[in-house]
Order: sequence, then C-alpha cells, then structure tokens
Amino acid sequence: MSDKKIIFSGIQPSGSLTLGNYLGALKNFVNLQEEYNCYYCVVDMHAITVPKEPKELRKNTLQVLANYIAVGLDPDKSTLFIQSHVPAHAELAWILNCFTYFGELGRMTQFKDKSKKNEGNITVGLFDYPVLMVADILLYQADLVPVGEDQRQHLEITRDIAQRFNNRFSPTFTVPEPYIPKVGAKIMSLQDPTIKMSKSDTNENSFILLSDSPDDIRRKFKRAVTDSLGVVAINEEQLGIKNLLGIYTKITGEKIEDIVSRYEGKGYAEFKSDVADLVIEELKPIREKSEYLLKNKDYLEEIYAKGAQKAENAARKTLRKVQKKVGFIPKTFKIQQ
Ligand code: ATP
Ligand code: LTN
Repeated sequence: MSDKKIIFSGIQPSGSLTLGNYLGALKNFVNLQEEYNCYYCVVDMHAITVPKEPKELRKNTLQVLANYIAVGLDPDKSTLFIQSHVPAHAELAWILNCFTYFGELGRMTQFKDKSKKNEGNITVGLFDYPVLMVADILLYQADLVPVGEDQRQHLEITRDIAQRFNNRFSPTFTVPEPYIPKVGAKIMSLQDPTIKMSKSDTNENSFILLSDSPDDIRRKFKRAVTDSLGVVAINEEQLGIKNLLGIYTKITGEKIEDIVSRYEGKGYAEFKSDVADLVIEELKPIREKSEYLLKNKDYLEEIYAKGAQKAENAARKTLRKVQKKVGFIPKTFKIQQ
C-alpha cells in the first residue's frame, strides 16, 4: 500500500468547463498528482440536482473526463472515474443524511444562490447536495481537497460531519483539509466582476470555455467590463482589471507588481489583448487534445472503467466500516443475479 496522502476532488458535468474551473481547480489537480494518491471524479450525480437533459449530461460527462486527461492528468497515476459508477457514494450519502441537521444545510450559500435561480423547482436533491459531496470525500479518506473558494463552506460541513461521526462511534473518517489556491481561487465573470465566472451564467460573454475558439476568446476579453480610469492597477475599485490581472498572473506565474509596471502608460486595449493571447495559448493544447479524445470513446471507456474499479475497492472498505459501526448486519451472502 502506498503511504502517500490522499486527494479527492470532483467537477460537475453541468456544462463545458470554464477558465474559472481550470485556474481554480483543474490546474491544481495536475500539480498534485505526483505527490499524492489522487482520485478525480466526474460528479454526474451532483449535476442532476438541477434540471438536466440526459443527452447533454452524457455529452458533458465524457467532456469533463476528456478535459481531465487533456490538462495533463495521467490515468496511470490518478484514479479518474464517474461518480454514478461507484454506488458507495449514494449509500454513504444516505447514512450521513442521518447525521446531518436540516438547519446546517439551510445555511449553505450555494444552496441559497441556486434555489434563487431555480425558483419553483427546488428539489430535495439540491438541498441535500452537500451531503453527497461529504460522502464523496470521506469515502476515500481524503486528506486534502483541491477546490475553488466557493467550496470552502462545503469543506467546513465535511469536517463537521466527519468529526461528529468519529465522536459518536470511534475514529472512522480522516478529517480533510481544503486546498484552495492563493491566486485564481475565484475567477470573476467578465461581464460583472462582482460575481464568479460560472458555466451556468446565461450571458455567454461572461465566461471563457475550455472549448472556445481563439476568436471567441479574443472577442470576450475585448468586451470584458472594466472601468473608466484607464490605468492598469490593482485595487478594489477596479474589479474588472483586478480579475484580468489574476488570470494573467495565474497563467504566467509573474508577480502582479511586475505585470502592472509593464503596462504603465498603456491603455486597456493592449492589456486585454495580451491577456486574451495568454489564455488562447494556454487553452489551445487542452482544446485540441480534448477534441481528439472525444473522438476516441473506446479509450475513454477504458479509462473510466479502470478508474471505477480502483475507486470501488477503496470506497467499499470505508462503506463496510461505516455500515458496521451504525449497526447494519454484515452481508455474508451474494445476491443471485
Ligand atoms: P456552476 O457554475 O454551474 O454552478 P461550478 O463551475 O461552480 O458550477 P463545478 O464544475 O463543480 O461547479 O466546479 C468545479 C471546481 O471549479 C470547483 O472546485 C469550484 O470551486 C471551481 N470553480 C468554479 N468556478 C470557479 C471560478 N469562477 N473561479 C475559480 N474556481 C472555480
Ligand atoms: N460541489 C462541488 C463539486 C463537488 C466536489 C465534490 C468537489 C462534488 N463533490 C467532492 C470536491 C470534492 C462544486 O459545486 N464545485
């Protein structure tokens, strides 16, 4: 057995991935895969918490898997799999539901935001979503969970539930830590820099998709909302520019001060066009490799089948322990098919 620490993270196949998903989460997944034993999941069960066309879900699920591989995740190093292929996620979620309070789920800001967007169609699944996420993480005894800033609250509830269960019975779950990057943890909408860039935004100009063409990217950055000051600087009054600087530094690794001084006396047009070029260069190989992989469905199937088997083995161990602790009678027989 490897003594490497364990990482778990997931991305919803709720649409094509954005530059926010990439800079806030995916890029870190790759950086961590050498040092840790990583499980990266396409969380399709989370994606049906809001209305979703089955055909779209199938397409997006394979697309996220292709994106995982295209950004540099190596299926021989990291376990890449699809959530619904490992039934232990749903089974543990049910048990943990019985250790979660109604009030604590009601305080989740993502639930409040998403229920505003889906008024009249707020399902129990949407409300219960964080418990499924808790189950995802605890099943693999994850030490670390790389996510963007918007998931911090969900990591806190994960820790609370793990501790509650451990205290009620005996140490069962590793209590995980969030791994949130200092830069790029919250890429903002290009149309409204006070809200996060989101693939479910209705305004297409607000996000950059990993699948966008160079022309789309250039056009969207050209239209990005800034301000009338006309000076590239970092402060809380120029949120649009601050966001673009964040993207710039996350891609190049340069210090913000150095970038700011390079644009002294220059207008926004040149700055925006340079940010667009950087993003185009960064995303080009990812888009091309994803397109290639999506044409090779057999290869993708091989990866997700192998991944699910590895994940299943790890998840079953935790689930058995949990079932025993809560008092379920161990299953010593096999059901005849
Ligand atoms: P939606 O926008 O449809 O609600 P989402 O993009 O927030 O979905 P996921 O696809 O599950 O949800 O997010 C995957 C990962 O990307 C998470 O770790 C999340 O924190 C991160 N992430 C999402 N949006 C951003 C963003 N704008 N900036 C940085 N990280 C982000
Ligand atoms: N809730 C997350 C997606 C997600 C996740 C997880 C992230 C589901 N399960 C487990 C990390 C670990 C989101 O909306 N971004």
